[in-house]
Amino acid sequence: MTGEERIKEIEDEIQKTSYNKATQFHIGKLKAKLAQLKEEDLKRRSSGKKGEGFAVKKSGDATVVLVGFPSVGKSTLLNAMTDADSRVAAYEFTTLNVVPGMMEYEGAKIQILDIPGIIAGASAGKGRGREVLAIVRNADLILILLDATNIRHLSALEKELYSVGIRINQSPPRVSIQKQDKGGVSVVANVKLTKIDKRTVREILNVYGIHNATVALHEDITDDQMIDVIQKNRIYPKSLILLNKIDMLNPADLKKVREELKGQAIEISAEKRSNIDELKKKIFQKLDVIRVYTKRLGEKGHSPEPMIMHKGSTVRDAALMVHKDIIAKFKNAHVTGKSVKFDEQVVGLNHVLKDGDVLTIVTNR
Ligand SMILES: Nc1nc2c(ncn2[C@@H]2O[C@H](COP(=O)(O)OP(=O)(O)OP(=O)(O)O)[C@@H](O)[C@H]2O)c(=O)[nH]1
Ligand SMILES: [Mg+2]
Repeated sequence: MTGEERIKEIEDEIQKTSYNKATQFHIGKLKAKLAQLKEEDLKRRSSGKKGEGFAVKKSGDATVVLVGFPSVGKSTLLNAMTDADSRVAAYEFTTLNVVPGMMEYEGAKIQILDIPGIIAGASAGKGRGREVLAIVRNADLILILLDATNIRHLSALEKELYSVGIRINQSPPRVSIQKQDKGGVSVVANVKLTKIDKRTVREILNVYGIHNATVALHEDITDDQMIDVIQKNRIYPKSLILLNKIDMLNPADLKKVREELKGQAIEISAEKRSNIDELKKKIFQKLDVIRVYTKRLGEKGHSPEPMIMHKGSTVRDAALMVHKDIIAKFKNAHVTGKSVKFDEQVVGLNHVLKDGDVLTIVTNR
């Protein structure tokens, strides 16, 4: 039996088995086997295909990617937000490559990538689907672009992303697995488990050859999430849903669409350039970055360009961005801004910086 036949067989069995208390461990086991087979299948397909991926250089402080079906307006939006000039046309698959553009916002340089449209079956390799999805995996933020006249695309898109391990609107399951030499698998949960039972956890681990371990569940998760924990190559990126072409809807239709998407989408018209400033702001906020300015000791003004850092970054992180050797000579730092009580406050390497802080690093010479 080929890998594909085996996958089909297990999928059929899962379909046929009704889910209840008595079968849930069995279904969990089947799903784990399926996940494993799919992973192997994927490796087989991608081996010998090296060098075919898109060549894109990450640049700027963060990378954002535009994901959507063909003709939803990805290229139009890229052109509206950045200095890029990506080809726009009324037919599908206008964009065949990855086109980067740079968006400047509040001192941050945010790279936006326009990519070919994703279609149902992309994750299985349709179009250049797998290569496109590889680009998506590497971004800091995913913008899911929908055509307001066809929002059914959303679930199809989510499905393609899901099949390549991209988990939208989820956070990593709070589960830890400590492998051991002996003693079997013990499962401890500090919450009530309603979606999974301990036997299912053990069965899933068994499929992956884990026979001795302590599994700690800090939240109630599904069997699929348990498999995600073990599969490891799952990612949980930030995302925003954008509703484009709202200029094409009358108020009544817009209201309906809004309700269907539970008001979670950002409404724009890329062509009419409406709500683009609001979108830029939301992108910046979602990236959760802070701006830190540097200043030389004794000088008045600070650097015109900020360093863009993750929220929660410390003086140590900032020093490393300035120069990797600076830590060895570090004496202290002076900070002015929201993270301190008074101007030029003296702090150490572990001090957590805030947006807009001005930082001076003092070194021993
Ligand atoms: N009415 C309206 N039309 C739009 C809007 N944005 C884009 N379009 C039109 O939609 C068509 C497709 O736009 P593109 O930007 O090429 O779409 P795309 O998503 O890049 O398409 P592919 O590269 O083929 O995947 C073009 O005819 C655009 O003029 C919008 O906000 N409103
Ligand atoms: Mg395009």
